[in-house]
Amino acid sequence: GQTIRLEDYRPTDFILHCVDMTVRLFEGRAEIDTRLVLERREGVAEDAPLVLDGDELTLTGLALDGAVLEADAYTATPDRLTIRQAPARDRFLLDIATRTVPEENTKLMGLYRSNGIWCTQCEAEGFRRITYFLDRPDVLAPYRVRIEADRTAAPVLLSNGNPTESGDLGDGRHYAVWDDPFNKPAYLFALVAGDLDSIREPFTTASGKPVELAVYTEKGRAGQAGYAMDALKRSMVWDERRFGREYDLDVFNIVAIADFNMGAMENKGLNVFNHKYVLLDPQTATDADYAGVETVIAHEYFHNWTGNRITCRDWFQLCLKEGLTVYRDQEFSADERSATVQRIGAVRRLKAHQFPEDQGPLQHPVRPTEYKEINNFYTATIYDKGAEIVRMLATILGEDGFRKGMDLYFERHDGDAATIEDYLACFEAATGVDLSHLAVWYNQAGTPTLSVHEDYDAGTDRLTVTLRQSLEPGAAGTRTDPVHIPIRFGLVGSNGQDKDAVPTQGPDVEGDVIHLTEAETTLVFENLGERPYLSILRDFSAPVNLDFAQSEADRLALARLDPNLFNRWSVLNDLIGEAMVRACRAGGKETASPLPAEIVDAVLATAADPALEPAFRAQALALPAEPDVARMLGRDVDPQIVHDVVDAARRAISTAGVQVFERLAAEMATVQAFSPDAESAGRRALANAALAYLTAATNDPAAAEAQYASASNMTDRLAALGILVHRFPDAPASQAALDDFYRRFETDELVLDKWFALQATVPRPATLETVIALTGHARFSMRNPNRVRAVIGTFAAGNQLAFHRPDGAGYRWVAERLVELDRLNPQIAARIATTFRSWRSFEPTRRGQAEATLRQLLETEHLSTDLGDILGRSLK
Ligand code: BAL
Ligand code: ZN
Repeated sequence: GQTIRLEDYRPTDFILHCVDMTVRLFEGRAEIDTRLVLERREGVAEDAPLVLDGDELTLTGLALDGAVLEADAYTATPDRLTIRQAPARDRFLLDIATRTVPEENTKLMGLYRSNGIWCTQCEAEGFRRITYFLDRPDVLAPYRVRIEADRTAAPVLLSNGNPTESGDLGDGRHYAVWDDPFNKPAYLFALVAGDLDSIREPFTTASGKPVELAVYTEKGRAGQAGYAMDALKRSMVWDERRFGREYDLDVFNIVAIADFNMGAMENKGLNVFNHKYVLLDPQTATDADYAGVETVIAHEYFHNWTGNRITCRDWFQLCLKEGLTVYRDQEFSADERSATVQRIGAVRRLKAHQFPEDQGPLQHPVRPTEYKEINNFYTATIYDKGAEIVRMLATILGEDGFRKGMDLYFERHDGDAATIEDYLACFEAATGVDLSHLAVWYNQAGTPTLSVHEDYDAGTDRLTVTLRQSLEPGAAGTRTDPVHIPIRFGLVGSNGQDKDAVPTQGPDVEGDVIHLTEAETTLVFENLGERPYLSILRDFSAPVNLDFAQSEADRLALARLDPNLFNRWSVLNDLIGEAMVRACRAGGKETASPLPAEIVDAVLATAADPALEPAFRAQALALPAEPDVARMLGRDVDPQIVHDVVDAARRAISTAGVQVFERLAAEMATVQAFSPDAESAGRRALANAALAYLTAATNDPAAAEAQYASASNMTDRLAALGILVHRFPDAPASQAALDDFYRRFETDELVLDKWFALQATVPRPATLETVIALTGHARFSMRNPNRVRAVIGTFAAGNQLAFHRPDGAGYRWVAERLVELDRLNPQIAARIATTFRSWRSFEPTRRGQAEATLRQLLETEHLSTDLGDILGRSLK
């Protein structure tokens, strides 16, 4: 494939003024008539041709200003339409007719059918699979869309904007017209047609504008859309209050679709969702599913301003909308739930997904400078590290300064396709703060290391803190200049209170934030009265690797005392992780417990502390997972040793904590009717953590079996089933529970995904044989992305022992599936292929097997650009 470069950006030769489409849907085909009003941009040569993007298109008609174009006036290939002589001046009309077969569109990009429902996905470059177009985010226009279809097959006809007209066409067919007055790029186009159920609710914006909200589902599923609707209304209110942003159309529609490449899509006024992020009820969805729906509903809604009203100039600026919108959805969840627990979750995800990406061959800057396939850049780096940069910006400017900058951004750029420079300039203009060192974050790949050294002199009562930042040059070959690292900190006294910590020497410190903008700096604090405990990088105020040889005693004190709860969790979690790494390096064998008794005690004390909220206590009990330990080890990883060490740590805590866990299991047990609120979810999380530890202590599945049988909600049922299937895979009770689960839920595809995923992650090498069998199961399909992710994706990402089998069989099996999948849906194939990205960090046998597999895979004929790009970069 061809490499696209940021430095080559230039505006289009032609300006698009408006789009008028008629889409006629039939069984087996779609006919699309598109009328564009275009105009040559001033200064563009009169003989420059008009070149439109296509992808697997068939042209069935073409006219310019009403006159059919002669065959020698244009060239049409499936992926390009070139019109040699477009008018030199004046606006002109271009009528393009195309024809597609939605039923055969297995890539799920463009217009396709999912369980009979016609739907679209156009980001990033799907619109060109519907019609020839200037398919890039800086080409904005208002759209009018007329949809025609059979009334029985598709009583519901939806597109962007407001509904303006509908009626009968005879012959059992009908039509609807939608008008979207807001300029938008083609990636935000959407169309849905089908036999759908819905729920509806009215909403009134802060300034009194009425909006009709609707959530559409497949027939019979609308009863599961209530929580999504509730989350939508809460999101709308929150964006008004927190950012002063109101909704702008008369209707807001959400549609839940079964076959969807992404989680969801923010099309203007018509969000299309993977049904996983809409449909829920207590019997079929876990607390994590509820939280996921809330987040994704909010995320897509928030895009209406950060992404839609202000979009991206080009795809290199993807983080402008995604990083900012993730930050906004994180803030929403922090306000709706527990801010500390939400932050712990976000940091866990960042370290689990973004850090390995940033520290391996697929690393790239938050704003990349080149790509071969933009679909491969919907990454944890763009989204989550992008959100971290926005969070740092908010930390640097403070709440007021950040809001002023956002207000200016909305005012200045409403209706624009903007850049990161545009964005940052608003904050500089609104606050006068120099953001040049923050801007560097966007351009450099890799995770910086923040080294901390402290020295307390009791004689003079002086604490000297030295801070140093560094960045290893990595695969992306970007620069390694110092960045602006905002470091939240506190000096904690033995009474558990922060001291007034104003340094007598050193860099900028504002309140509790140290601004590190140089490679190295030193701060001196005096008159402290005692040696304080240094609580550093509170709330993970910057996405760095923290290198701080803080004594175990100090960290255990902070785990008890730190007024910053996030850091109480992080010091403990780091202590556990470091102990596990030491045990792995020692070969994983010689110690019965990799965790010193003091650490075990600290974990149990936190878990038992009634002053702390249950969700936080559950987080303290959630040990670093095997991939986390593998990442911390960094090289020569043997997943079997990692597994044994993590298992031994779990057993050490379980044995020491039997009494604590028995008490927690009883105290936290579900008593009232199910409520999905965060407090109740926290109690369930703590109860289920206690059950897992108790089961490990007794090595007896009976308690899990009992909970499985009596569970009144999916959270408790799945937790029990997970313990049975993962810890006692060969017990008859486990197989019986799995069979029961299947029978109970076999009509619910989303629950079946859980059934498949649970079996694909049984931690032992023989699970490879299980997943081979699962892909032969009657309910397995290569065409449903959720099912593919549940089996193949979960196996590769979440099964350290089976995917990374030393005989290489796990790698080879996944590679074979990728070849099959690549022919149907390259985007999903490429995404799953990223599970190979850390292959160089394994011990030589596995490393050799993985490399051989990747090299052979790269030799496959007719690989997609998507998969070829991931494989090529992984081997670089
Ligand atoms: N724009 C793609 C889906 C999302 O990030 O919302
Ligand atoms: Zn997004």
